[in-house]
Amino acid sequence: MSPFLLTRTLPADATDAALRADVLSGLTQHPKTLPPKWFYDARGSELFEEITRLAEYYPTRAEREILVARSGEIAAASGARTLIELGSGSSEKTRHLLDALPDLHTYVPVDVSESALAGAARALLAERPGLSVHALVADFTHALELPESPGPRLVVFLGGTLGNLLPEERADFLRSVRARLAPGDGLLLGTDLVKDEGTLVAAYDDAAGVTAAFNKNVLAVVNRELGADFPPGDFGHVALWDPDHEWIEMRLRARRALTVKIRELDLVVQFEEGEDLRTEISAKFREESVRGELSAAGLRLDQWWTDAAGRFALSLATV
Ligand code: AVJ
Repeated sequence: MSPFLLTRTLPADATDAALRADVLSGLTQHPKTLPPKWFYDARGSELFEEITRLAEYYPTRAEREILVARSGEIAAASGARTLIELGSGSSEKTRHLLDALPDLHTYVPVDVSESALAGAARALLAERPGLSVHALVADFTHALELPESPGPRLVVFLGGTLGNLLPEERADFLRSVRARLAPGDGLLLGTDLVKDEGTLVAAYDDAAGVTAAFNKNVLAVVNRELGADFPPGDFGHVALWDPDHEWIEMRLRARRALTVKIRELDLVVQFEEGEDLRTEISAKFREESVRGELSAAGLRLDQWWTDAAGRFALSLATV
């Protein structure tokens, strides 16, 4: 079998159709909202990489600390021969796991970005010529057809991206992952943890304004892809902690009453002065809440590891 396969499960126009549907639905409901997946065009992906290096943005460093310390235990517990990484991006985090899995046969990176997948796969194959890489261009929150590969399998979903999903979306997602696991398979899940509001808000509203630029970039995506005329300068970046839902919310707040035309949708949207467009939630978890959500999906939390400061956690769950 060729060491590198790439399967596109997204039709070529899927992204465009999904963006149109999300913008039409999100901007005609109240409060207005857009899904965070649209942050990640080339510019948004660059800004996110910059965010991961910010002093205030601790999750990436905290998760890397756990992976460095625990990859041996994770590998021993899972014995995975196939590693499936959802939202793999650059696969930088995964190297620690790949290096710790001596019997690994197949790596299945899954991402909506074909360019990120191809780049990461080429780099990995250069380092591990014996590895079989089957990249999937797919949206892991939708139906996911995994390729045949030797078990046991370890599905890996890192970064805390689970927190971008609303509770009911998380339940659906975890159930869909469970449906693809056989006895002996596992799920390795990264979750950011509840902590003091000041630390959380600073991580999403850094002093240098990189997160503000990342947030506003979604307006540039809609402007470019759908012929809209959002004035980014008339929106302010807002990051707030919602203590009831225990999630960070990022919003773009209209500085004045304004009208936005979205040509491709033949849509005109009014913003009142001070009106918010919600662009992301980033839910924060506790061990017991993760145990409960996994259990509701038919998964058992076997291992819970945090960084030394207890900021972030990796969970290993089995069916
Ligand atoms: C990549 C979704 C995990 O929610 O912390 C970073 C995205 N948003 N700064 C997160 C993000 C603002 C990040 N995830």
